[in-house]
Amino acid sequence: MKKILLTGALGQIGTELTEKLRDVYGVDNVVATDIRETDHPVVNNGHFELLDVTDANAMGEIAKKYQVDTIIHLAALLSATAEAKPLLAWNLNMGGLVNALEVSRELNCQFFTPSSIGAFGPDTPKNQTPQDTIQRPTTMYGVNKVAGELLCDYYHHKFGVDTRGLRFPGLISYVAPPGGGTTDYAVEIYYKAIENGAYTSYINKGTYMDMMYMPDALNAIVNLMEADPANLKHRNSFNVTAMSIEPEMVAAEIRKHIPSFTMDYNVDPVRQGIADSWPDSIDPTAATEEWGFKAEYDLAKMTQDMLTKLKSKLA
Ligand code: AKB
Repeated sequence: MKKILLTGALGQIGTELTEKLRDVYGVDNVVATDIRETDHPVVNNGHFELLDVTDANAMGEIAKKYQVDTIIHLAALLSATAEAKPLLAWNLNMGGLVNALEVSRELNCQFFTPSSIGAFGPDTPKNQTPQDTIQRPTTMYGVNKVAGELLCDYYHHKFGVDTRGLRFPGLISYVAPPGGGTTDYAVEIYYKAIENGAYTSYINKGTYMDMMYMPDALNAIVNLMEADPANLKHRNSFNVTAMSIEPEMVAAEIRKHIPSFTMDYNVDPVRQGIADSWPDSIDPTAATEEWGFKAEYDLAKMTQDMLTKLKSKLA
């Protein structure tokens, strides 16, 4: 039985992952942590501790107190915020990661942290980006993600820590909104479609990026963590994706449910520049072959579910 410590548990992934892990492994076997405390089921319905991930001692103390054997490290700044505050991003993203890896080494914990399509850059092959390819990102977030992938590999080779990771595309969810990402438009568009019947996109038409619906992302984390290590050739930072889409495709899918929906554009040069430096589509073959990755939701199925769930949430 796993006993799991999560950092960043009140973020976009953590909010839903905490609940899923409590379901799968039992409420008592999940310790959620975050730098803030709110009136939320993540805080109220199980173990919760305040934690600033840049405080290595505090992280170690919580891990020892609950005798955890797994650390899922999610606390990080996303791409657009990291670009606005590069030094903060370096200190938080890299400082938090190395602290979580050190605690994992010391306590012999299994370890997971997400990488991203942001780990690729303008020199990377743009279509069906291979698992192993050129990684020269031009954003601070990308620099953090490449350094993080290498650091996780290092902790595995050097210290034998059972590190695992996924290169996530944009994650779409109706539960907790993302914050400060480049792919956030693909979440906002659903909220605005229901609230206003209209959306102004900061990402230009024709800009393809990979995306995935949150239930597929959560399953991917659990399945990778449960995978037989003997089958893992890559271990850290597997490419995973469910769809390669651009804003007009999302709008057209929404119009099948809300025919009057309209969209216009007010392109944000910073986030557009980040998106332009990322792949149009990535190839998840290594994840499929090594641990059976499969996404259940395509754009049509995700849109149907998002609109249904959001309508009742916003009602
Ligand atoms: C972001 O847009 O920064 C994230 C990501 C793709 O890593 N959603």
